[in-house]
Amino acid sequence: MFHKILIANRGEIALRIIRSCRELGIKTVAVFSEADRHSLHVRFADEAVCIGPAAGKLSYLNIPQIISAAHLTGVEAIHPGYGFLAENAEFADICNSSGFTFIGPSPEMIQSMGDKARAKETMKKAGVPVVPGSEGIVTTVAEAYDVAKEIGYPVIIKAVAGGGGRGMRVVTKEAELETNYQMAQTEAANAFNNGDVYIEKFVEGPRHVEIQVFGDTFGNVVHYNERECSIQRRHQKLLEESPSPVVTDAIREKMGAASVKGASSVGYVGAGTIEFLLDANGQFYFMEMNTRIQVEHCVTEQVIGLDLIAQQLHVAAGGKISKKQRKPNGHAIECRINAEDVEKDFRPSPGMITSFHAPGGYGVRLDTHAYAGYSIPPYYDSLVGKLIAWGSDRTEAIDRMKSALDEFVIEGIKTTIPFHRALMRDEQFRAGQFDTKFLETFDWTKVKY
Ligand code: MV4
Repeated sequence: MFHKILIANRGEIALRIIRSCRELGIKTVAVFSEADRHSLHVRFADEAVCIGPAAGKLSYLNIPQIISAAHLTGVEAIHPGYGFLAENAEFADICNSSGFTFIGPSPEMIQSMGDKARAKETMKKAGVPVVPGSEGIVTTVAEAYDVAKEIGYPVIIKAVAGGGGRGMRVVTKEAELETNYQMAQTEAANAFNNGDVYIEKFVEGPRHVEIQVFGDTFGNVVHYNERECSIQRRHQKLLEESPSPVVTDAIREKMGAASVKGASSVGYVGAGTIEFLLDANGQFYFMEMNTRIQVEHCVTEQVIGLDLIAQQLHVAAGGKISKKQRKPNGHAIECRINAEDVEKDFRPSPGMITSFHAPGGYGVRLDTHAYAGYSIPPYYDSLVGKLIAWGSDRTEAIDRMKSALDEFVIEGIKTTIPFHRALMRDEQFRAGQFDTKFLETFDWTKVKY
C-alpha cells in the first residue's frame, strides 16, 4: 500500500479521501487555493501546499502546480477526487510519467470514454444495449437526414465531447433537423473545441439509473448494483438512492451483467460508473461511462458495506478485488445540501455559515467540510455536504432522512434543505413514481407540513 498520497481536490471529497487514508495508515498531502486556507481538508491532512489563487483554473486545475507539490512532498500517488482534473487524460498521463500513480484508470481509458460516440460504439460491440442511432459521428446534413428518417423522430443530437447533458438538442420533426444539426455543431465547437456530433432516437421521460463498477489490474470486474439519479434539475443531481425503486432483481441482473461485460471488454481498472437510460417498459440503454468516483458513491457504500475510496487505493496499489456479488442490504438515500436559494431559482448563496448543527443518530451519515464560522467561497461548486440516510427499506430511509433534515441547522446562507424536506413528504416521490422530468413540475412550496 502507498505510504503517502496527494489529494488534488477540495471540499467534502478531499476530506472523504483523507478519512480513508487515515484508517489505512496512509499519510496525506492537501493542496489548496488562497480561498481555501481555512478549509478542513487543509487542517485534517498531514501536510498542505498552497497551489495558487482562488480561481479554479489557477489552482485546482493548475497541473504544473499540483505536480510541483507532489515532488516537493514526495508522495507516491495522486487521488483526483471528482470534478476538476478527475477525467482529464492529460493530467493522468502527466502524473504517471512524473512517477506518481494516478488513482484511477489509464489516460487511454479516460480518453476513450470521454469521446461519447466512441464509448457508445465500444459498448455496443461488447453487447451492451444502446439507443438506436448513427454509427459514430454524423459529418454531413444528408447523413443526418438519413439517420433520422431511419430511426424516426424525435431524435437527439449529442456532442461527442459533451456529457452530463451539455451540448444536446432534441429535434421533433424533419423540418427542424438542418438548423438544429448545424447549431449543435457550432455550439459543440465553441464549448468543447470539438464540433463532432452523433444522433440517436430520443427516449421520452426516461429514468437515469447507473451501475457502479470496479475493476482491478488482474482483469477482475464486479458491479455494486444501481443508483437511481432521476431527481435532477438542469442536469444537476439533487438526490440519489440505491437501490432504485423501480429496478427489479431481473433488471438488476441484466443491467449489472451488461455493465460487467462492457467494463471487462475494455479492461477497466478502478472505480467506474455506467450510466443508463431506463424507459417505462424496463428497457435500458447505455448513455455514458464515467471514469471517476462519483459524488453519490456513498449510497452504494451504505447498502453494500464497502469503503469505495479504500478500494480505489487498494486497486491503484496493485491489489486484487473480490468478485463476490454484493446484494443491496436495505436502502440508502443521499440529499445534496447545496449553498443555493431554492426560492430564487436555485441561485448560488455563498457566504459565512453563522451557525451549524449536524444531524445524527442510527443510519444517518453526513459528509461535509462545513462548520460554524466557515465561509462557502463563490469560486467553486455549491456543495456544502451530503446527508445520507440508510433504512431497512425505502420508506424507513425516507422517514429517517425526513427527521435528519428537520434536525439540520445551517444559518447564514440559504441551502437546499427546505427543498429536500418538502420532497421527503411528496406522495409521488414516496411512491417512487418519478422520472428525469419530475422536477420540472414539482413545486416544493406546495407541499403541506
Ligand atoms: C438522452 C435522453 C433521451 N434520449 N438520450 C442527458 C445527460 C446525458 N448523459 C444524456 N442525457 C439524455 N440523453 C436519448 N437518446 C435524455 C437525456 C436527458 C437526461 C438524462 C438523464 C438525466 C436527466 C436528463 C434530463 C434531460 C435529458
